[in-house]
Amino acid sequence: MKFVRWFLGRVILLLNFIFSPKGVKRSTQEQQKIDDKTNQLTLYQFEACPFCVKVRRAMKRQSLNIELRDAKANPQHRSELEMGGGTIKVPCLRIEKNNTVEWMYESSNIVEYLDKEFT
Ligand SMILES: N[C@@H](CCC(=O)N[C@@H](CS)C(=O)NCC(=O)O)C(=O)O
Repeated sequence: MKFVRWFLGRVILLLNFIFSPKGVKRSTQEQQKIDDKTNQLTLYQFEACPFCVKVRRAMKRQSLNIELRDAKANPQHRSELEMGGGTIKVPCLRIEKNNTVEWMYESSNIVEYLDKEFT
């Protein structure tokens, strides 16, 4: 079962690589403005999780440079997610705004949030 899950994960990563979406092109200044905004965001994720791939593809489409934290392989990131968000479930977007922190779960909500904020 573990092997099947690992294998499917690799297939997802391969397909994602082959059919990688094109990122939107912006002027340097425009991209800098977006980068300043995405500095407040961190995505806790697993590399081969299909829901995380979905969010990473949305980020790629919009050329969003959001820091990725691996909550599977990195125990510190895993514990940050558990303590901050309340549960180990990925993807989870950490949003820091005006000294408050929101932990957003559910890939569809995250993609909707990114679309709303950045398009
Ligand atoms: N409905 C959720 C599903 C997320 C989900 O099931 N994530 C799995 C990884 S693919 C997870 O975090 N499982 C917890 C674990 O493996 O510890 C979404 O769309 O984000």
